[in-house]
Amino acid sequence: MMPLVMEELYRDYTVHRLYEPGDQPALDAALSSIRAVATGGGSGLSNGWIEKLPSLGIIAINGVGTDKVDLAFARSRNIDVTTTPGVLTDDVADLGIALMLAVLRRLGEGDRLVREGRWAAGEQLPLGHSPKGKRIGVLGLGQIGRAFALRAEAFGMSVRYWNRSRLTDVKWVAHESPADLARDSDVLAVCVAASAATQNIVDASVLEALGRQGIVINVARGSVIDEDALIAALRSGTIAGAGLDVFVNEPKIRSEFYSTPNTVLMPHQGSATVETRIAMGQLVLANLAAHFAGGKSPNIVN
Ligand code: 8YV
Repeated sequence: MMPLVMEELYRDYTVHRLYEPGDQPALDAALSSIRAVATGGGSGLSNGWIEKLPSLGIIAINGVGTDKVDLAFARSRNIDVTTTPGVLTDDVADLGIALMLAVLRRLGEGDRLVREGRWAAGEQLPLGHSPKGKRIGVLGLGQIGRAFALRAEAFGMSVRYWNRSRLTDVKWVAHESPADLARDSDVLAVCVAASAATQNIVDASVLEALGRQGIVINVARGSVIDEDALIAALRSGTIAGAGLDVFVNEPKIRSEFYSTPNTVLMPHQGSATVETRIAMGQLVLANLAAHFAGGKSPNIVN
């Protein structure tokens, strides 16, 4: 979290940091009196940890992903789980578009070609592809999916989507299944929330349906794509490329990704701007403050 946010935490609470080595004895001694946990969307809090904290009343997630917290288990122990909705939508969608353009226009390859002196030595970057006129399939039309779709339209792309539940308030074409969506898309933008139901929802059959010219963008969670299938599809040319901000085992991602062709990789940066991280931190602080004031936090999700 931003130093500005941490300062407020330290001002208003007794804070222990899980990953601060020197703080471990104090943390261990405080376990039974810890009443709140602030954590990242990608880190969450395991049930094992929840069981170690008998006084816990709130898990304030600094993010929107709830896949790393067992919401029902937390509720069964009367623990509120809160997130930071709304404030990160635009930045995550922006990063998705940046990844899409980076793959289409070969930004990573071009940067390496220039830096390594290969351009000066006469090597040419192969031509890229224009987004204009291409079809974008948005998998998961929540807030981030919608923001992605609106941006893609501004690049002259036509939008279609798949969503778990039927939506009546959008003009875009809906598809019955992720494979149907992929078959009708040039770029598959994965924005779906991670859950048991969406694990590996992008599998080998979806990648096959996307096809040899197709590109996958993932700003959701690594778990929603079958990484074995994705690595195989990138290597064999079953799809043309991928732009990935999220992976199954972050930060120790599958080493095969280091050498997959036509792939742009980011270290989970969707919401990582100064502006958005301040706004997220303020929501974490507001959720904690409301809880400790004895009221209901504004962004409870369980
Ligand atoms: C953050 C996220 O990277 O919102 C989420 O679920 O994964 C991201 O916004 C993370 O939560 C930062 O702590």
